[in-house]
Amino acid sequence: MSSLKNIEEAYEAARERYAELGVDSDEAMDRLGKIAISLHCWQGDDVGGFESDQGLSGGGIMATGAYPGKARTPDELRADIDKALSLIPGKHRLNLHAMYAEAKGKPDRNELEPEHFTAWIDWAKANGLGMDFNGTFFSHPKADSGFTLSSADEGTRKFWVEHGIVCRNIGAAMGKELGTPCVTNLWIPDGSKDIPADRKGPRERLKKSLDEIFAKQIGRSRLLDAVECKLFGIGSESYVVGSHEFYLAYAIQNKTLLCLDTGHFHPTEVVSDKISSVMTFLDEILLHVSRGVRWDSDHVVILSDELRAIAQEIVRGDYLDRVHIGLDFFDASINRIAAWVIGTRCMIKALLIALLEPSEKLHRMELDGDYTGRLAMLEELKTLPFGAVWDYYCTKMETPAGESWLDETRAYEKDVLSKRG
Ligand code: RNT
Ligand code: ZN
Repeated sequence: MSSLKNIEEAYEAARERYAELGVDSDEAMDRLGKIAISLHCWQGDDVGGFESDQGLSGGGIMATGAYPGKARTPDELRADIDKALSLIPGKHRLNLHAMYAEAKGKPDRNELEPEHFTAWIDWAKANGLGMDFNGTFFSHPKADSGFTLSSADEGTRKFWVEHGIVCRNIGAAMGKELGTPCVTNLWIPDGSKDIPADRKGPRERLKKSLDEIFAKQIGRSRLLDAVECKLFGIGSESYVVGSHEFYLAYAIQNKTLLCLDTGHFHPTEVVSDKISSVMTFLDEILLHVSRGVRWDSDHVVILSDELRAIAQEIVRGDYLDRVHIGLDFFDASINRIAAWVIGTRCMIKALLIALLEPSEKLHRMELDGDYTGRLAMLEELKTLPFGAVWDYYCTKMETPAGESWLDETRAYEKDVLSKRG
C-alpha cells in the first residue's frame, strides 16, 4: 500500500486534472459518502440461514464451492459482516432474509414476528446501520412443488401469503426501530422446468396473493415494498410466473418498488438501459446488483462496463434518492468476506467514477450534436486518475486504500475462520 503522503500527493494531482474538466472531486466524495449500499447477509453462509443444517435447497438458485470457514451462527455471521464493513468505506445497510431469524421454538415461516429479529435490529442500531428485509420463499418443504404464492393448492398458497404478511410486519418494525424505511423485497421461485400447459392460472393466483399480502397500508417512512422479477432459474427454464412484464405492471399499478436484479435477464439485456425507462413510471426501485455469467445470475460483482453503466445511469438521472442499491451474489468458492468486500467496493468505485463525470460538458456536446466530442470525451474519461481519488476516499473514511484490505481479510481467516469446524 502507498504511504499516506503518496496518496495525498496523487489526490492533489487528480483533483487538478478533474478541475480542468469542471469536475469538483471533493464534492464527488461528499456525495459518495452519503450513498448507502445494502449488504446482503446471505453471502456469508451460502444462502443457508439458521433454520436447519440443510442449507439452500431448491428455488432455482445455487451456491457452488466449499471454501472453509462459513458462518454457522448469527453471532459468527454478524462478526463476519462487521469485518467486511470495516474494509468498505462509507455507512451502509444490512439486507436480511427471513430464514436468518433467531427464534426459539422453531416457528414456521408464517409465524415469524419482529421479536425473532431483535438481535439483528439491536446489532444494526449499535452499528448505525439501516436494515432491509426479504421473505424467504424457498428452502422449505412447502416450496418443494416449485410453486408458492402461485400454487394451485390453496393451503400452500395461503401459507406463503401469511409469510408475505408477517415479513411486511417485520420490515415495518425494523424501519420503525432504526428510523429509516426498510425495503422489504419479495422474490418467489415459482416456475416450471418444461413447457407449461397453463401460463395464465399461476399468474392470476400470484396477483391475488400479492393483493392479499399488500392489503394492509403501512407508512412509507417505515416500509417500502419491492417485487423482484426473473427470466429463468435452474429448474424453471421454460416458465417463470413472476416475469419482468408481470412485476413491472404490478409495481406501476400498486405503487410498489420494482426490484431489478442484474442477473435476471437475458445475457444480452442490460439493466443499465432499463433504469430510466422504469423510473419514468415508478417513484422508486430496488437494485439487486449481481453478475450474471452464462446461466448463473450470482457471481461476485466486479468493476465491469455494465456496473459502471448502472452507476452512470443512477447519477446522470439524478436518481440517487430513488434507487435503492442492494447487492445479491453468493460465491462459496472464495473467502466469503473477501467476496463481500470486492463486490461492495466495486459498487462504490463505480459510483465514484460516475460522480466524477463532467456531466454538463457531455450533455452540452450531445445537445449540440457534437457526437465526435462526446465519444472522444467518454473514452478519455476511462483513463483519468479516479484510482487516486478512490485511494484518498478510502483513507479519509478510515478504511484500507488499495489491496491491503486483503491482508486484513487473510489475518481474519487465519485467526477466526480457520478455527470453525
Ligand atoms: C433469486 C433472487 C433472490 C435471491 C435472494 C437470496 O434469483 O435473485 O433475490 O438471490 O433472495
Ligand atoms: Zn435478487
